[in-house]
This record gives sequence, structure tokens and C-alpha cells, in this order.
Amino acid sequence: LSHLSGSSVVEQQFPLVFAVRDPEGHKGTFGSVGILGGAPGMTGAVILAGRAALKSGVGKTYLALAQTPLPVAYDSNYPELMLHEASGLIESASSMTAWVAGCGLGQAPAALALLRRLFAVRAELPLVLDADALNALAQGEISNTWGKGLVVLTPHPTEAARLLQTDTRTIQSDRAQAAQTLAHRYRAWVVLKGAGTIICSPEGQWQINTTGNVSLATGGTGDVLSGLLGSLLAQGIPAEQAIPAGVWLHGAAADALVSQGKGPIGLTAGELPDAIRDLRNRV
Ligand code: B4P
Ligand code: MG
Repeated sequence: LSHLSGSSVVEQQFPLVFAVRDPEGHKGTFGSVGILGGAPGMTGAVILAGRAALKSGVGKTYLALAQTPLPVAYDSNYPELMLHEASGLIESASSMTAWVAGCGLGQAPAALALLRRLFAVRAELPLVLDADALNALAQGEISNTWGKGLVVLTPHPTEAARLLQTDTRTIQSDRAQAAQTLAHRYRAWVVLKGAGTIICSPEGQWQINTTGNVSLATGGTGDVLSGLLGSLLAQGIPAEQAIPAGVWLHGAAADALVSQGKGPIGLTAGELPDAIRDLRNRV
């Protein structure tokens, strides 16, 4: 058990996350992330994940939206985000360096078909599964037999309960055990969210994150985390550093905002990406 704590410790523990950037770098150097989600009425989830990805330093951020036609208003609000209809973008899945799936994806048959297609064409690219992708997994709508590529599951306690066919109270009574069971069953990295997020490797080694606070108990903060994790993985940072450091950054950003008086009451998920950027540049 190692407690992730102060920023100097974090810098030493995760050197590749806080490394100085190659001055000769170009946007191709820093990877491309694809984010599948955003059914009608839930576009915000995928936009939040996309903003977190951009502001944590990925070269290019593509949003694969599960809706036709695309909601044009979002284009002008966030011009750096490249919005595509999911069905087309998924066919060029291999031009990304990592994928995130599930943010506001919904459970409609068409959304599940998109998820299955992404699984089929992702090859061995890192894949972060959140929200409705986890629900689809729990219901057996998508297969849990993935190939060699890295998979990260980011359930909150209720999503973890669905995956393990138990109740939230049981998950919370032994969070480390729940994370280990999930990691073992799905052969995946697991980020079991909530106060004291547990990070567990596919081999069952777990650690607990100590950053973050109750300001994060508001809609959309989970989407920010999945975009951030996908972005770090897309940048080529190995999971052993990207996943715990991403969880640390997400919580530390909330801590910094609270210390500036922007929470715990009324912090919004959309405020996190800028704070994450500040930390990644300052630590
Ligand atoms: P959904 O309706 O599925 O919520 P969501 O869309 O996934 O929201 P979002 O993506 O913003 O938040 P997420 O939790 O993914 O379901 C939420 C329901 O699940 C709740 O109504 C509740 O019933 C249940 N549930 C969720 N979390 C629970 C918990 N901890 N205990 C018991 N039941 C729970 O991501 C939230 C982010 O904020 C994570 O990174 C998380 O670690 C962080 N966070 C939240 N509260 C925190 C705290 N007190 N301290 C530190 N970090 C915190
Ligand atoms: Mg969530």
C-alpha cells in the first residue's frame, strides 16, 4: 500500500508525466485520443472528457459522438475538439493512440453497436471504459474478452456493484478487495472512484489516492477523469505512471480549486481541466 500524496513525491514517482517536453516536439509527438460517447442529450459528458484531454496535453482530441446530425453549437464553443459522427471515426480507430468510451454514451442498441465495433477495430490500443461502457459490460452487452491491449475500468461504487453483481454497500465495505476482484476478473486496470480512489493493476497491486475532496461529488467530474486518463495514455505514458498520476492530478486540481475558494460548494466539473493543466506545468 502506498499513499499518493505531496507534489514533490508525485514528481519523483511519475517522472514521465512531469517530464520537460521535447522542444522539437510536434502535435504528432503527443498522441491522439478518440472519445466515444455523447448520445443525444448527453453531449456535455463527452465535451468535458475532451476538454480534460486537451488541457492535459494530448496532441489531438477527436470526439466520436453517438448522434446524427452533430450538435453544431458545440463546434464554436470548443473549436479545438474535432467532432465526428462515431460510426465514421471508429473505422479509423487505429489512427488514434488511445481511446475512451462510455461518457454519456447511453444504452440504446445503436450505441451498443458502436461500442462493439470499437472493440473489434481497436487492435491493441489502450482503452478507458467509463459510465455506459461499464454498464454495457455489466449487462454482457459487450464481451469482456479483449486482446493484449491495455484496458482501464473507471467505475464509481454503484458501477462496480453492477459489474460484480452485488450492492454498493458491499463494494464500499472493502473497496480494495472489490478493485482487486474486478482487476482479476476483467484482466484490467481498475480505478474504483469515490473518497480515497483505489487504483489496482491487472496483477492485483493496489494503492489509494489521497488527493480530492467532496467538491468532486458533482455531475461530470467522472467524465473529466476518463478524458484525462485517456489523454495521458495517448501521450505514450505507461499505465503504471499514467493511471495513478492521472487520479492524483484530478484530485489535486480539486484541492487547488477549493483552496482558492471555488469549492467545496459549487465547484463545477468544467473548472477542473484548467486546474489540471496548471498542475501538470507547475509540479
Ligand atoms: P451516475 O448517475 O452514473 O453518475 P455519473 O454520471 O457517473 O457522474 P459523474 O461521472 O460525474 O461522477 P462519477 O461518480 O463517475 O451515478 C451516480 C450514483 O452512483 C450516485 O447517485 C450514487 O448512488 C452512486 N455513487 C457514486 N459514487 C458513489 C460513492 N462514492 N459512494 C456511494 N455511492 C456512489 O465520478 C465522480 C468523481 O468524483 C470521481 O473521480 C470520484 O472519485 C470523485 N469524488 C466524488 N466524491 C468524492 C469525495 N467525497 N472525495 C473525493 N473524491 C470524490
Ligand atoms: Mg461517471
